[in-house]
Amino acid sequence: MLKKKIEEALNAQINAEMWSAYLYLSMAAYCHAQGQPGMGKWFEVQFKEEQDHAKILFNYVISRNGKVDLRPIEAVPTEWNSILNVFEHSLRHEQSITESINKLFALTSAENDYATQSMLQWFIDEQVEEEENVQTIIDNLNMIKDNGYGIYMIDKELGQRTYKAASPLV
Ligand code: OFO
Repeated sequence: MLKKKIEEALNAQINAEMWSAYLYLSMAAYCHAQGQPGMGKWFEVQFKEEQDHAKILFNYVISRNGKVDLRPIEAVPTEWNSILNVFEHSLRHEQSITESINKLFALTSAENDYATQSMLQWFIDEQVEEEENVQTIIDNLNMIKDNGYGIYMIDKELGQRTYKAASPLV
């Protein structure tokens, strides 16, 4: 049985992951509107992965006989100044998610909930990858600046990304 404090924090994290999914779908729409279909597709994969993250937590709460409490998903931004700006926002967002996962992890220590802590280890590792992936794209965009051919090549490369379930826990 989950302690109330942990159940509350997990439900808040489910909501944060769903908000992330919605944010990335909005970023996908922006990239498509800017004529960057590969980047749009990249964010569509992000959208699906975030839904997976929410689903892993959803499954876990149920498996511990807790109560899933789905909350409203707040509105997300729909406009950015540039493609670079979108990826920079995405990095800032991932850093804030890393922080909330870390807080959740610390709470499980304080509450001696080692089963939840063990499940969260996957998220700790995933966040390292999430931040690294976006940072690499930002570095590449900064390197090519306004070079049209460079942007075309990055768009093409990002369009190769395909979705696969984030974890067997989904
Ligand atoms: Fe769920 O990791 Fe991104 O937000």
